[in-house]
This record gives sequence, C-alpha cells and structure tokens, in this order.
Amino acid sequence: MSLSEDLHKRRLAAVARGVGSTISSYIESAGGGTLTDVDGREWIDFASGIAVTNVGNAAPRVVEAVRQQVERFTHTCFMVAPYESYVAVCEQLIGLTPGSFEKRAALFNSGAEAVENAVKIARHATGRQAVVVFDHAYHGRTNLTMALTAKNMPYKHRFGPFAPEVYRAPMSYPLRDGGLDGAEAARRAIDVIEKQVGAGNVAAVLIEPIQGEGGFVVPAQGFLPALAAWAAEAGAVFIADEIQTGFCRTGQWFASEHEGLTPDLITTAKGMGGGLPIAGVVGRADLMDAVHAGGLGGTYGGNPVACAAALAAIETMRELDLAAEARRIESILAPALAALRDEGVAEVRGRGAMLAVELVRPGTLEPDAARTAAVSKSCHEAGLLTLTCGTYGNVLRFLPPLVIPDGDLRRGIDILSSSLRNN
Ligand code: PLZ
Repeated sequence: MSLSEDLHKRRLAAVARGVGSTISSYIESAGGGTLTDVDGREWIDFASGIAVTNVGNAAPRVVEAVRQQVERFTHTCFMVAPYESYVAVCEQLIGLTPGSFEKRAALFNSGAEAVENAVKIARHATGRQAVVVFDHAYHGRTNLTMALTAKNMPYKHRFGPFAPEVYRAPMSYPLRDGGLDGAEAARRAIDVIEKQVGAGNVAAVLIEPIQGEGGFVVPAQGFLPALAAWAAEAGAVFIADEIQTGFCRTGQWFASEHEGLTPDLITTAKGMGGGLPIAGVVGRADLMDAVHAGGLGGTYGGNPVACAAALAAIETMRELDLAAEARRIESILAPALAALRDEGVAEVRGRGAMLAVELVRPGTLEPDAARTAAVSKSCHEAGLLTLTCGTYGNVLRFLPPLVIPDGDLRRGIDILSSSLRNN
C-alpha cells in the first residue's frame, strides 16, 4: 500500500465524509509550480489551493516573515491588544484597491467572513436590508453566504433555512445569454431588482467581477459599470467580491480595474495571505466608519502571523510584478487552450491566470459534466492538478500559481491536451 493509500484509510475513519478532496494523494511539500505527495509523486499545480498561492507555496518571503513573527508573538487579539502589522495590511488594502477616495479596512479569517461583514456594513450604513446577488454566484458556506450562493449541490442542499432578504438577479453570461450585450444584460437585471425588490430597499449589490465557482463567467463589457452606476443612483452599496479574482490573479491587482470600476466595498481573501488564512473588507470610509465601535471583529481576525504573511505576499507580488506574470501565463495558456478547441469546447474564457474552458455536447449548448469530470480525472492520473467548476459542472478551470515556470506550464498544457483528446 502506498503512503497516500494508507493515509486515505486513516482519513476515512477520522475525517467527516462531508469534507471532500479533489485528489486522494496526500501532500508532503509544494513550491511555485508543483506539489509533491508523500510517495514522492509530483503534481503540476493548476489549482493554487483554489486561487490562494498566487505567490507560490512556501514562498521564501512569506516563510521568513511567518518565522520571524511566530518567534515574536503568535496572538494577542487585535480587539484586545493591537499591533502594527494589522494596520499595515489595512494600509496596503487601501492603497492597492481601485478608488482614490478615503477608505478604511477591517480584517477577518475567511472569504465567507469578509462577505458577511461587508453585508453587515452595507446594511448598517444604509439602514436597508435587501442584498442583491446573481445567478451562478458563489460567496461562501456560512448561513448568510449560503443564501448568497446560487448553487444547491453541494453547497446548500438540506442546510437551510437560509438567511432572508437575499434576492437573485440574472447574470450576464455571454455564452448563454443569446447575444445580450452588457448594457442589455444590466437592464434585465435592474428590471428584476426594481420590480421585485424596489430600488429604495436595496442595501447592497454584491457581485464577483469574474465569477469563480459559478464557472469563470466573465460578464459582457459594460454590465458591471451599469450595475455600479445603478447602485450609486439608488443609494445602494456596490460590493465587489474579489476573493478569487484579487491580488494579481486576473492580470491586474483587482479584476474591477479591467473596466475602471471603483466599488464602494471590496472583499478580499485567498491570494492576499500567501497561504495563511486572512481576509479583508476595504472601501469607502463613510460606510466602514458608520458601524459603531465594537460592531466588527472576531478573536482571530487579522491574526499577527497571517498579517505578516500577507505583508510578505503583497511585497512579493509587487517585487515580482505578479500582475504581469498573470498576463505572461495568459499569453501562453490562452492560445494553447484556443488551439485545443474541439466541437465539445463551447468557449475558452477568463482573464490573466484565471482561465477556463466550458464543455458541451457537440453542436449544442447542453453542458457536458460527464466529459468534464473524465478530462479532469485523466489530468489527475497524469499528474496535473486541475479543478472543475460551474453551475452545470462543465467547466475546467486553470489557476496556476503566478510564479509557475514556463516549463511546468507547458508540461501541464501537454497533459491537458492529451486528456482532452482522449476523452
Ligand atoms: N467569494 C468569490 O471564490 C471561495 C470555495 C471552495 P472562503 N471559493 C472557493 C469551496 O468549495 O468551499 C470564495 C470565493 C468567492 C467567497 C468565497 C469564500 O471564501 O475563504 O472559502 O470562506
């Protein structure tokens, strides 16, 4: 029995079945483009732990910053006895996010927690309750964020009842929209909001600028700016969930920048911590500061070790210009994916190092989840770690670390190419 098989047996007896894993190999070490399992087998990393290790795994600056911080102190709780690195991370969030208006930030542990807090802030600041989200949205697994998330299986099934005052509007999904342009898709969504919710009741419009779990859906150009303009007019808070798209992933620091958006609030997590759990809400000072003192917080939010990692990760992104690296990955991966197109590939889409292909039955738009699963499995067998996503489970997505060497990237593309050919 391999060491991984042995571990898997232990896992089955100890870890709840509800917690899944993409592969059943257990990891021993990982770097900038590969993971190595306990049996010495190497995996090319097209997952980055779901868009987290943008700076690579065990990135040298992050390792050193964490080491130095754990030697100094591991936890005081910022709400009890504050420390400099929390403030410094907030300063970085303020400086890096789009919009030159006065901002504030607050730190949390996970993406879901950031989203929950962004909604709390928007509700408190507006005195309104309704939150508008979109088809195919993913915002997390806590009770409120399950309500905000669109897809039933596996996220919501039998986990209700869900938080109230959440309303879902149609998304711009160019492949499946029958040719609606961004303005038309926004009009369709705004009609739903105005008729079913009422502009004056909307606390927040919450959207991923490129949807992640929902299928790497890139809305038609103009959709996001039109929604943001409507929200401003309606006195609603426009929140961009940049948890998956943020921190250089799409070829800019934040995906909002591709269309010149300046969201009122932005949620961040994943890439910002270089692998340590940390999340943030950053945005308009008048909204953030509307909340009474003590209204926001949590024991571990902005833990000093996670803050040290975040500062080191951000420094690495700046120093290595990882936004440019994301564009380098796009310049290699996007044409390679386009060249792999067959009659079952409906679309190649995404931005930067957040790219995907959507698989359908030839000649139709009928999702082909079975082929998607088969291609993914065949990639895994050949040593390429890929992920799937999409409401219909028919999207193969690619999220390599932004520091992946060209050689690993090309080896990954070769594996993907033969997996697609053979399935
Ligand atoms: N918002 C846009 O992508 C996390 C979740 C995977 P947490 N996406 C990966 C899974 O199956 O749980 C995500 C996201 C967007 C919010 C979240 C939630 O972030 O850190 O997982 O809570």
